[in-house]
Amino acid sequence: MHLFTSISSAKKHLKKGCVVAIGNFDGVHWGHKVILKRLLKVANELKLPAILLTFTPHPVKVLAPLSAPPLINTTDQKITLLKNEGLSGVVLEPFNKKLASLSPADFFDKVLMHHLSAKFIIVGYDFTFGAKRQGNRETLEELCLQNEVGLSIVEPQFRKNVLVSSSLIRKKIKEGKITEVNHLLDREFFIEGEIIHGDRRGGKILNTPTANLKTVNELVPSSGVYVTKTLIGKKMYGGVTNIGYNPTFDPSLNQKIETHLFGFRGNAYKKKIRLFFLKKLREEKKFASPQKLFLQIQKDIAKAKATLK
Ligand code: RBF
Ligand code: MG
Repeated sequence: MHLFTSISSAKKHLKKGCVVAIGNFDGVHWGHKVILKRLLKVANELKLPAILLTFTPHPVKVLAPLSAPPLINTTDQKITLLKNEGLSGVVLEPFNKKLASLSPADFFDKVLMHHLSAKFIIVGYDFTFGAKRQGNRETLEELCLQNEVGLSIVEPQFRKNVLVSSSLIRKKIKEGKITEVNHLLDREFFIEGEIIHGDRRGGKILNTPTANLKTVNELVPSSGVYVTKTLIGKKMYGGVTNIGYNPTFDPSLNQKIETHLFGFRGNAYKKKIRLFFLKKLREEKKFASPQKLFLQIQKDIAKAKATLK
C-alpha cells in the first residue's frame, strides 16, 4: 500500500485514473470494511488502483474543536489498520479551513477530478462534502453524472440490528462494553503507548507487578478490570488490566491503566506497547484491605487465563 501525504503528491501517480473511496474511517470498523471491499471489487473490475482518500486531522477537530469527540484511533493507527486491507494507496490529505471552505463542486473538481483523476467514487450513505457540509449524496450523484464518473453509495450496515457507526463505537468504549465494541469493529479494540513508572505498590504489597501505560489514544474504556493481550515488540502476552483510581489505597488523581502481564520477564519500562481489550470482568472497587484486593486479583487472573485459552 502506498501512502501519499497529500493529493498533490498523489497526482502524478494517478494520472491514468483510479477508484476512490472517501471518508474519515475513525476505527476502521465493520461498516468501513464494507466500503473497502466494494472499492477493491470495482477497482479490480476497472483495472484501476484502489485509493482511499482520508484526512488528518479528523475534520471535526478543525471545524468544531470544542465539540470534537475523542477518536477511536490516532492517524498512525488508522494507517496501520488500513495496511491490512489490500488497497493500492491511501491519500492522507491535511485538513484545514481552506480545504473546508471549498464548495461541493470545487471540492469535486479540484480534489477528485484534477488531483486524483477519479473514474469511480465510493462513499458511505452519510457522506457529506464541501463548505458547511452542503454536498450530500444527491449533489454527488449530480456531479458524477455530469463528469461521467461512476458512483456507488454503500448503504448503512447493521450488526445484530444496530447501525454500525464510529459514534456508537465511541460510546460503547466509554461504557466499557468491550464485547460489543469488538463485534462492531470486527477486530479487537486496542490502545497504544509507553510503559511508565507506577508507584510500585503492585509488586510490593499486592505481589502482582503491573506495567502502567501512558497512552497516546484519546479514548480509553471506563474504569474496570479487563482481560487483555499486550504486544511488546513482536511478542504477545496475555494479561489482566485494571483501569481506574485504586480506591483501596489513597486514590490516585489520574486514571491509571495497569496491566499484570502473564509470563513476561524483564523490564517493560519505556517499552512501546499495544494493549488489546478482549472482555470486561468487573468494576473497580474499594476493598476493605489490600489482602482482600489481593485475593480478588487472584480470581481475576484465573478468569483471564481461562478466557485467553
Ligand atoms: N485497585 C482497587 O483499588 N480496586 C480494584 O478493584 C482493583 N482491581 C485490580 C485488578 C487487577 C487485575 C489489577 C492488576 C489491579 C487492580 N487494582 C485495584 C489496582 C491496584 O490497587 C494497583 O495495581 C496497585 O495499587 C498498584 O498501583
Ligand atoms: Mg504498576
